[in-house]
Amino acid sequence: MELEYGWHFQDYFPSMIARMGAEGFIGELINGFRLLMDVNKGLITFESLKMNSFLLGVDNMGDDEIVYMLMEGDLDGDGALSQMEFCILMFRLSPGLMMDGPNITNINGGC
Ligand SMILES: [Ca+2]
Repeated sequence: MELEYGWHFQDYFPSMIARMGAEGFIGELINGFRLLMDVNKGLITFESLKMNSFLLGVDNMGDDEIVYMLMEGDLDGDGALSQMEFCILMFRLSPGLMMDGPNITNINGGC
C-alpha cells in the first residue's frame, strides 16, 4: 500500500544509507524514534508526534497525517508506535529502500 502524502524524507533514506551504511541508518532511525517518542511511555503517540514532528522537518504535518501515520504503523493495535513499529513503518514509507541494496534484508533484526 502506497502513501499518498508527499513526505520529503521518502527520497531521503536511500542517500542516507549510501552515506552511513545500513547500520548507521538504523541508528539514525532509533535516534529519530527517541526524539519523537513520549518519554514516559517509550512509545510514539499522537501527542508526542504532534509535539516533535518539527524535528523530522515535517512540521507541516496535519493532524490527519499524524493519525494516518499512527494507523499505518501500529501493528499491535495499541494506538501508539513502538520502536520496531516505527522502524518498519519508515521502511514501508520508502519503497525505493526495499529494492536498494543487499544489506536491507537484515534491518528488521536491527530494529
Ligand atoms: Ca503499537
